[in-house]
Amino acid sequence: MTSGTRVTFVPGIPAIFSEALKNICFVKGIPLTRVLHPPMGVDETTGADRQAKLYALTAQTSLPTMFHEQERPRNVWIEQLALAERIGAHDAPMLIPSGFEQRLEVFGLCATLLAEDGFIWNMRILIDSPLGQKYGYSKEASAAAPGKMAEIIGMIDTRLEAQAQRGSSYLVGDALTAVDIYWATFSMSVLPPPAEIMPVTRQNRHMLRYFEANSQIQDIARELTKRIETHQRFILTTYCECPAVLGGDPI
Ligand SMILES: N[C@@H](CCC(=O)N[C@@H](CS)C(=O)NCC(=O)O)C(=O)O
Repeated sequence: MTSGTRVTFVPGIPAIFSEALKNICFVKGIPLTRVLHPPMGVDETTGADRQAKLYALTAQTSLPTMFHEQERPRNVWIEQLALAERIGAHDAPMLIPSGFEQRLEVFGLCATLLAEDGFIWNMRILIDSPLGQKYGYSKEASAAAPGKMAEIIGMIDTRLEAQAQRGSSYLVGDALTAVDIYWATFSMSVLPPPAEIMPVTRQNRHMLRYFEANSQIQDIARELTKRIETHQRFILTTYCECPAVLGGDPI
């Protein structure tokens, strides 16, 4: 566990940030060693904090953490993406456009999905849970979350429509970028794909049911167009590991 690229995962679970990083690394042709991400809470027998070692190594506890060779650990998506872009195979697609005009669009869109108060942040506070609490769950914040998520889905859909008119199937420009991978992966949390793409495991059954329930929330359901579905399926089946390899216990 001291060489190559190591990323922390929870077996059997498509934890959405890990799943996205896995897909980014897949596109970039980066072989990964999967490392078990220690769960929140305390060890039942010893009472020790299960994430103490992760915290000691990285000064944080979020999933996924990425290690590469002897470099410092990367815990934040924008650094993980930059690392993947640097260490990817020479013939792999570039996920960050070289032109700064397009880079502005890619990182702007990524921030609406991955940053604070973005799509996933709001998805996490839809329900009151230990993870939701960590991200500032309150009745008011939770009530506002579907509207914010819907606004983001609507913005993506409008962009896909405009891109289609220009003859592009991608979110920015005429080729795949990081935001296609992030969005296709994250959209699974409101539009779960069939088992041929996202297999059901003993560990993810409840999560997939939660994702299905998200797709029924009125504000969100209204924005889920055929275009959103077509883009998701196109990106996941063309560029990502498909079916997703999750570990855990398949059903
Ligand atoms: N640090 C990551 C965020 C990843 C993240 O939010 N992971 C969640 C699960 S989806 C998590 O592990 N939260 C628990 C924690 O932060 O300890 C980033 O900004 O890229």
